[in-house]
Amino acid sequence: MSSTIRIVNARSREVLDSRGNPTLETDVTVEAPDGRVLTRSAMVPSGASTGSCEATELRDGDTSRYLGKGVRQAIRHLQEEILPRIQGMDAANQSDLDKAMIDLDGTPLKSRLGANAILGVSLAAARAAALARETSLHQHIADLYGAAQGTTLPLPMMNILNGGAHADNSVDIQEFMILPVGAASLAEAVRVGSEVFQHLKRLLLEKRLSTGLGDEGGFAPNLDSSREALDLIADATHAAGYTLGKEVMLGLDCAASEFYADGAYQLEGRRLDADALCHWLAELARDYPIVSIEDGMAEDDWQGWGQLTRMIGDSIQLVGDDLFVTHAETLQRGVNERIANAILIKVNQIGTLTETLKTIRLAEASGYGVVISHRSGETEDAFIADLAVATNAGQIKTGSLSRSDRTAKYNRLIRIEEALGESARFHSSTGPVR
Ligand code: 2PG
Ligand code: MG
Repeated sequence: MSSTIRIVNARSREVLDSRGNPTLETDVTVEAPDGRVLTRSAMVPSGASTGSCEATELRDGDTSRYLGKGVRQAIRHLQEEILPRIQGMDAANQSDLDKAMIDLDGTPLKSRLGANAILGVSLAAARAAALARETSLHQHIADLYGAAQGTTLPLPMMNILNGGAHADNSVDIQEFMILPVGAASLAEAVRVGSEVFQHLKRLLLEKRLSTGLGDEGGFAPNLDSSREALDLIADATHAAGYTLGKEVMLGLDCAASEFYADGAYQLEGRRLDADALCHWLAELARDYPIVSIEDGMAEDDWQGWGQLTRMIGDSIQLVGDDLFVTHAETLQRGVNERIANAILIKVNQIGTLTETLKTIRLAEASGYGVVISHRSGETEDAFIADLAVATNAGQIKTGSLSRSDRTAKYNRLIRIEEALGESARFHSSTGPVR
């Protein structure tokens, strides 16, 4: 009897993501060593504020369907090229499988076959292999990663107020997040987050501000400034009965590449150079208990990033998202140049599970914090919850405490925490897990 978990089939279909755009759902069918034939699926997420060096999301561009966003071409690539290449391969040998697809594509950013076509197979194969091995997805990924066991439940960074490219409001900063550092468990952290979220809604209603939601399930009112947003969250935290700065900390994703043009930042009606933005951020972090800032500088502004890291990198987590785009080589450059001190990890920025794990490994070895992340365009697929626990990443960013595309991840984490029982450890701070 062979021990190979043989891939016998793969197929994709167009389904809808959380913004109502099409994306791929991919099934991988395997034959287990005991002869069972098993199928598992994965869905591919999609970003809005994307880094320019992300792996390519292949869209049809045929405006007669889905406003050009169809993914039939990627599906065709799966059927005609990827499937014949991977049929018979071992789904448990993730690195060989992913390498075969990378080589078949042959381009640096997976632009020929489409990273969406490749990623769907990569993730669904991991699920199918886990099932064939009769183990959980997080344990299977932990085995691939080389962690004895993934037991760390990540601190969630909860985006309860949306702006930037994720909302049609007047707020320039993309994400205002709460970090329930006082919680004793993931489940408690979710409760704290939910309570603050509900109090924020009440507060907005009282102030006759909009309670409409942005792409990641956070509120998206029109506000005059970032300080107004932070004050609202501070009040909501207090109203929920928590002490800001003690039980609940704050985090930002500036997504600064989005308001960077011609060497300057257009923020809240002003034109700031990198130096001025550094000081603006440092002041905000002095006036509010902000412990994490993502993409405080634009992806092209490595000088500005260097300055920001020197100014506040010792006391605040500085997360590179558009900056590193989950690429190990780019992260290595950041480590060498002492840029940022944490990385955001998005599976579709790089396009395979193997490369994702490689980047996480490098971050861990370099003493960088690791934040596993969703995309603004998500699905009900909660793969990243398992990924976060499996790699002991310590942090996850998966949106607000509403909308099933976001809560699916929290709910999956709650289940994993329950299943791990006594061995579960909740990482209640930012920065690397030690
Ligand atoms: C980000 C992400 C997720 P998008 O900037 O961190 O919050 O947004 O998926 O639009 O890139
Ligand atoms: Mg970001």
